Amino acid sequence: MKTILFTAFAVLAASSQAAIITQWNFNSVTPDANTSTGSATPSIGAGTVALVGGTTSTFASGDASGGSTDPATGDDSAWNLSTWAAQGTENKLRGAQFNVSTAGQLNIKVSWDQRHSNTSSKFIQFQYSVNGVDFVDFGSAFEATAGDTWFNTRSVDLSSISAVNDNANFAFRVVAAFDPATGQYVASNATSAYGTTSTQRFDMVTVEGEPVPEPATMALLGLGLAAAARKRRK
Ligand SMILES: [Ca+2]
Ligand SMILES: [Ca+2]
Repeated sequence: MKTILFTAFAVLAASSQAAIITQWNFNSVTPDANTSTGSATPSIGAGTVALVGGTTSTFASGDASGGSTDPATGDDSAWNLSTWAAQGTENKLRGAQFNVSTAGQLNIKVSWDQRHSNTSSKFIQFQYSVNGVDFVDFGSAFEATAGDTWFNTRSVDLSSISAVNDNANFAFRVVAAFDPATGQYVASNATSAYGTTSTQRFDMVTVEGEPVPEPATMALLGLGLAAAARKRRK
């Protein structure tokens, strides 16, 4: 019984460890010493990316302007989005979308590195979807305090949203948002004017979760606890 109890706790302990479900580093699968080439296929796990609302994308350096957290050197690319909405239009309707199945996972957390160009929108909103179609804001907007700068390891903790767990349709967006105070886009660099050809660059987009305890694990734990209770009673 001691063995069963130990096994049950060991399995439960292992199952509560957060691990990466999917990660994008946007680097070329085969390094080619060219940061203008990269890959939108996840570097870990499975998932897809999409452009939202008419944005366009290229690959550009993940090292320049202070750099992202990507440890890669020499061929560190990032996903570089441009073609943003005209001033005063399409609030939170343009940006990047990421689809990642959270099947068998819970306590979902998302993190990413993002470089704002000088003329890019200072405010960025994170949104999530539990059906892959409808997106809702989560938390308040992220705010850049400078332009031409990487803001690394922006993160959101979705563990309070149970519908995000164990969901093949989970998706999230990072979209440009108006300054809540003015209802207009504001440039990330205080001395610049917002521009539609500005860029928002993404790197190390990461989704983490913990495995949902399997029924077998729970049964084993129950058996172990029952055994322990019996032992205590003796
Ligand atoms: Ca490359
Ligand atoms: Ca990279």
